[in-house]
Amino acid sequence: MKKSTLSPDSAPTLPQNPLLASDSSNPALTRLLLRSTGELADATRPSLLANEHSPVHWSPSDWDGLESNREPLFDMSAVTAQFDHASFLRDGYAVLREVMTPKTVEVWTAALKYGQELNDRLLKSDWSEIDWEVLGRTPPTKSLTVEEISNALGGSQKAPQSDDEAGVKTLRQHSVFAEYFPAGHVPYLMNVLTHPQMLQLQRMSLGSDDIYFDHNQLLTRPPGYPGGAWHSHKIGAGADNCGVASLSEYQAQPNFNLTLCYPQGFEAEDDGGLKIIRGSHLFRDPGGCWADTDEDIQQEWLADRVHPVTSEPLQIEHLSIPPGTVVCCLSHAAHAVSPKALDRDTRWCSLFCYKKPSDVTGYAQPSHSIPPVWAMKAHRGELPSLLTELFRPSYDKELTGGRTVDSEP
Ligand SMILES: O=C(O)CCC(=O)C(=O)O
Ligand SMILES: [Fe+2]
Repeated sequence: MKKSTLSPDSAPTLPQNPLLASDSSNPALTRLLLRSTGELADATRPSLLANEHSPVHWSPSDWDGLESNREPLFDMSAVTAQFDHASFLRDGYAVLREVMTPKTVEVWTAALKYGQELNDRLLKSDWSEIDWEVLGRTPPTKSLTVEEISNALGGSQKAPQSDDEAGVKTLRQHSVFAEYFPAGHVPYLMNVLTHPQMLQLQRMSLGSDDIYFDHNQLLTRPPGYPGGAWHSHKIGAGADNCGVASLSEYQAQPNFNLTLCYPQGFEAEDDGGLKIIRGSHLFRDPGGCWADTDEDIQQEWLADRVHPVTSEPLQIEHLSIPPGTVVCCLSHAAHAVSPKALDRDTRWCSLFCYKKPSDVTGYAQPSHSIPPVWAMKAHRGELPSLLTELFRPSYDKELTGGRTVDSEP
């Protein structure tokens, strides 16, 4: 058995993308692949999360209903008036102000609040009622502390998961935590994931007819949120930490578009807003381009760097955006999040990340986090054909060129 499949207590754990793996000696994986998706779906929705509308339990008529009841997400004339592909590729991000319809703003905000409520419900509940065996591991012997739980309530990415001792990583992988793949919990967010206007935006941004879904999260920043450090995200495929790219070389990569959707917007200061550095993506330097504070990134990574195309000095921009705004961001672009003052309201955000294949090899990167039950449903032909295609990098070894996890070259 490979070391990477062992948890600290030596119980076998599931590979990140079970259908891309070929670790036939992992009994947890073998058992998973013999299960029905119904049984696995039930284990991902313990009774404490009672939610009769979870898309993970949808029947064919629910999927038909999704198509027949669709309403516009965006004012597409506002999107096309603001989006320019050449500027996006050069700057690494695009801000599409107030493109959501008024109804979208209202319903999307409610969807994010509901997703957060489900996430908090899991944090507050007794995890001994979870069927750990079906999720592919032995029941954890440790629990989160009262302090860890209270620190995680009402926000995102806060439950400790440097290891899986308390089971957080397992609950994340299977999207039992609604913050990871909330589209599997909240019907409106599944509508967004599959919406023709969202897919049109992805084709425009990525400059590719072939697009795939990568991952989806709630990014909720409550009052008192301390801020998020500077970072950028790897894409793998040998395209990280490998020097500056020309625009045409950049476009050919298997890029990821982090689509950050803020139905309520945010202010520039102390409001949990996004900060970003125009042109930083072209350096393709996730290994070097990180810092805790604005001052640190200014003095270290930014010092003496200029935009490779425009020769402008690189600088931090503190965005300030009205409700109904979407920010598209190439995943190599340096970004960070401002703190949220105690007297401000929670900042709501949906992240939908899509990607394109490499123009050079035709391969798409494996999924970051499509939950196993969704990969298995897609692979077994249990989903609408559109979703089956969007989820293909979670199960098609030919498309991923034999890679099994996102970080491999
Ligand atoms: O919260 C945000 O606006 C962005 C968060 C982020 O950068 C991330 O989760 O990687
Ligand atoms: Fe990020």
